[in-house]
Amino acid sequence: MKFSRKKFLKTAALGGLVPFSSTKLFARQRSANSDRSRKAPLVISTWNFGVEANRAALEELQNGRSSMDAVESGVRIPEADPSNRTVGYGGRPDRDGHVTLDACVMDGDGKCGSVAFLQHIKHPVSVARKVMEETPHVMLVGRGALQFALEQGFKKEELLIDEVRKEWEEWKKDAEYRPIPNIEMHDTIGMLAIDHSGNLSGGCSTSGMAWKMHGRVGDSPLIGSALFVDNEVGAATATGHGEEIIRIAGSHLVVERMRQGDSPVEACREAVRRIVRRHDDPSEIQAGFIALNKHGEAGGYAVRDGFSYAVTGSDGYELIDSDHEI
Ligand code: SD4
Repeated sequence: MKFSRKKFLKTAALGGLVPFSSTKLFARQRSANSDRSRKAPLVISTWNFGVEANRAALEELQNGRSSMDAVESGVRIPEADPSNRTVGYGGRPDRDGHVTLDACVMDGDGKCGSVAFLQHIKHPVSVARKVMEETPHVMLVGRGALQFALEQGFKKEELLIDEVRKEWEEWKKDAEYRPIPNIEMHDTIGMLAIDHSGNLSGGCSTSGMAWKMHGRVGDSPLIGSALFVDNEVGAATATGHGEEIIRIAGSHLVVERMRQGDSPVEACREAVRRIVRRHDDPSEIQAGFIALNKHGEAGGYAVRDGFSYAVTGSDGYELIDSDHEI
C-alpha cells in the first residue's frame, strides 16, 4: 500500500469555506485517508472538482435540507460545467459522436432511481431522482428515459460543445479505444452525504468512458456498482473503469465490508484489491472508491495514483490524494 501526501486547495474562491485547520491536519498524519470521525453534516465526493460540488451540497445541509437534496445540488455543479469532460454538458461523446449520460441516486432507506444512455439532458442526476420519486421503477434507459425527462419538464439540449467535437474529430483519425487512466475516464462525480438527522444519500453522474461504443453503459447508473447506501452502515461510490467496477459489484461490496467491521478505507481497499487481483498488469486500470459510514468516518482508495477526493464539513474541507494499491 502506498500512502500519499495530502493536497490542499487555496481557500480564497470557496465562499468562506476553509481547509480544515493545520493543527487538525497535523493531528491526523497517520494516513491521508485516516478514518477520523467528523460531525454531520458531511459531504464526500470524487476528484478535485468535488470541492466545489461539496460546497453546494453542504449549503443545502446547512439550510436544513435532506442529504438527498444535498447530493442532487452537489452533483448538478459538474454536470453543468462545460470544462468537465466526463460529466453532463461538455462531456466527451461515444465513438459515433453522441454524448450519452448515466446517473443514479440512492438514499439510506434503499429508495433509488437511475437513468442510463440518456441523451440531450444536462442534469441526469435530477432525472434519476424523478425516476425514484415519480415512477414505480428504479431505472429508465435511452429513448424512454429521454421521453420521461421531457414529460417531467427537462429541456432538450445539445451537450456536445465545439471544443469537444474537435477533440472527437481528432480522435476519429486513429479511432483507437485505449482509455488513458485518470484522463479519458477522469471526472465522474460520485457524492455521499450525511445530514443533521443522520440520514445518508448518494448520487453519481457521468458521460462515461470517452469514445465508448454507442450504447455502452458503465457502472455509474448501476445501484450496487457505482453507488450503494444503507443508513444502518454507510455509503460508497465509485469512479474509473466501469467494467471493472461492475464485475465486482464494487460499492455494494464496500458497504457490506463496512457492515462486517471494516473502516471506510479498509473496505475501499478490499474492493480495489479484488480488481487488481484479476489482472496480471493492472497498471492500465484506474478505479477509485470512496466511502462514508454512519459515524461520519470517510475514506477512499484507488488502484493507482492520481485519484483524489474531497471531504467537506461545517468546519472546512480537505482535498485528499487517495492512497492507492500500485
Ligand atoms: C464509466 N465509471 O462510465 C465511469 C467513468 C468514470 O471518472 O468514472 N469516470 O465507466
